[in-house]
Amino acid sequence: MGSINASVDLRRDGEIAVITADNPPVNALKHEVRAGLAEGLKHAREDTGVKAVVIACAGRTFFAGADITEFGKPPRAPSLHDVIAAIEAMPKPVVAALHGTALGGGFELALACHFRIAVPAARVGLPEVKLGLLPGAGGTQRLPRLVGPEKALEMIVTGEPIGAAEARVGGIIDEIVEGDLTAAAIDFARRVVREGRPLRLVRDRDEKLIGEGFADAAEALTRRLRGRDAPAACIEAVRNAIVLPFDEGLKREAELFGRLVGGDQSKAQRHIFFAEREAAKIPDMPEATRSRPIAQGAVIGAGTMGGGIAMCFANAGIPVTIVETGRDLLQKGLDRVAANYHTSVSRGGLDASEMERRIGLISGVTEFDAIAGADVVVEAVFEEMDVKKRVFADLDRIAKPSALLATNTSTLDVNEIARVTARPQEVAGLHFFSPANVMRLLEIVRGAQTSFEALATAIALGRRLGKVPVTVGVCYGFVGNRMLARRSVETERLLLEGALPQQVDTAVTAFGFPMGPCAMMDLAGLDVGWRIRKGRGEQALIEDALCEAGHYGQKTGKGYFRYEAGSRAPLPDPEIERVILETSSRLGINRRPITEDEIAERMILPMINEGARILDEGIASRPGDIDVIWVYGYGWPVWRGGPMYFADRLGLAHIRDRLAFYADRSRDETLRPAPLLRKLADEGRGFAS
Ligand code: T1G
Repeated sequence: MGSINASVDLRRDGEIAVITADNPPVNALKHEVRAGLAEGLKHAREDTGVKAVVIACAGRTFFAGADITEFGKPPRAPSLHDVIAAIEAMPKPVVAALHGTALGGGFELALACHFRIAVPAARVGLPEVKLGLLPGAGGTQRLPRLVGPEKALEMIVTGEPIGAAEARVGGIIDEIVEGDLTAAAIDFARRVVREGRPLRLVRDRDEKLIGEGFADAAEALTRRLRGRDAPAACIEAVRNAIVLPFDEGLKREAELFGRLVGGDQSKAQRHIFFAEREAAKIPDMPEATRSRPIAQGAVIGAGTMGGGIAMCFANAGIPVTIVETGRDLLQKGLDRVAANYHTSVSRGGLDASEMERRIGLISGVTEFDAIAGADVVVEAVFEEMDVKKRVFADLDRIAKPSALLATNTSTLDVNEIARVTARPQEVAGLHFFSPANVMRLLEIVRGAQTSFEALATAIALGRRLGKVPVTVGVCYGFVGNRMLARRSVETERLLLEGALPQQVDTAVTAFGFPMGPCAMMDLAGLDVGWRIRKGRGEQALIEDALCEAGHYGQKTGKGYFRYEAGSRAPLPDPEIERVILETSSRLGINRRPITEDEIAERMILPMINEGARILDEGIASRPGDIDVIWVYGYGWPVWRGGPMYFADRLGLAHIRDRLAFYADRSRDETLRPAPLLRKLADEGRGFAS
């Protein structure tokens, strides 16, 4: 018995048949792998010398799921269901040997085996909901039978994997093994045969299928998943496991899967899955470029952003030093970090010993020289050019030659900052989003002289910090804030023309954003933008009027909305409405009723138009990069795929015409369709083409 095909090998170890798949990088269950597995199982079944079967994977992980690139293509037999049926029909013990991330269809395949063993670092999960799907190979029927409906529901609706230890306690994993996994699996299989252990399939275990508490759990899990189809389908499928016979539940699961996989939401989420991975690749970066190792980090500034960035390093296990000008400010910053960690512990999101370990990785100094050994320094001081230039001049003097020097500026010219150093090739922007320890997006700003090595180091660091790195060029506001500025202009205009903050925010949250622009500005603080506008000699009449009245948003209890003490719920306020109406009448504007559709259109289309300019200028390399930025940094609903993906679905010709209409009506030339958008629309193409 030799290799079955290029992806699957079958060998004998005495009376144990070992089927090993090898489809790098993540052993996705593509057609060839499925065919090889089916063939291997057939051989093992028919060979009377075989007493048990081990299924294992080579490389860095057990099967990480179905091959997502095959979705939407004509199905090819054998299906994953066929392979799973072959496992369940096997009259000999089948042992799954898990390492890395056994996810989706890979975990479902393991759930069909009689036994599962794993190495301590293994993780198992059903993340299909993150692709706008549900587990489609029996996971919604088998997992509840092993861990109970509530735990299964939590794993399936969140899509979050669990570790081997928790899976062992939960009854998913039969044994955790150290050392050579396949050898341990063979040994385990031998013991099963020797002890004549009963072969009980998961599908036949109903004892844990108790429905009590299911409804509450379902409600609690979906509270924040408004607008998405997949979570509701997940709940329906798991509920079926409680109320229907196994095969009926399986049939319904397949129907739900079929509906979702062909749906717009899953297509959009699969787009984001691949766009996120593409975004980490720099088109013109030479293959041979290597990132530098990062063993020690440093952050300049112990403010809210500085503290959050330091937490990212500590959370990733990288020692980090915070530099602040004075002891008091430093201690205040360190106390804020500790308080954040305590909040996570009190919410059960972190255990106390892990908190201590992370806090232990963060130190504070007031002397620059103390960070001379850092491999990366992130400057997070006040958003003022002179202040930043002084910091970089100091860094240039003390930092080691190979250090990556990064600025966390959200608006300023990275090239101008780099020019105060003798090593602009080592300077880049690392634009974290607030709160830095929570938000996953990291805009990496590539300066005119930033080297490929510095870029590769920044991207690798971003992934290590658990961020989604996207590389952008230098311009005012980079990609995200530059597009957001278009929305802010339209928000102001809509409020002047007839809308109220609650109407604007309702239209935007109905589109799928977690928060509307007015509530978001209240959260960020209206005074931040006010100070920047004053510095640039710009105006936002309504927002300026609110700030002049001392209304800075949540921090003053009033902004576009009123906030009760201790509450973040935005409440309409007659005084704010009066300020808005007065501003309109002062400008001689006759206010008119504005529909939700018009509001939504004017919130979205000008941003897409700016996205087209950004692509045309090469500030973003791909439309997918812009989509990833908006999904991970600005709350764009993932099931709408991001602004550029959404634009292609809506049709660029339609967008061109709507923008032209608004440009004519408002006489604002910035609303005029951007050249790239107009060209693609005229040619009947999309941004993706
Ligand atoms: N199919 C196809 N390609 C995949 C893939 C998959 N399932 N998973 C990863 N890749 C590619 C990815 O695009 C990248 O390609 C490379 O592998 C490395 O990935 C019936 C329906 C496993 C945790 O959702 O979460 O099973 O960019 O950069 O950071 O119920 O990949 O190099 O060309 O992400 O080490 C369910 C998806 C599928 C897991 C590894 N499974 N993958 O992370 O590497 S649906 C998933 C991941 C399903 C069944 C249903 C991660 C990872 P390239 P990477 P990583």
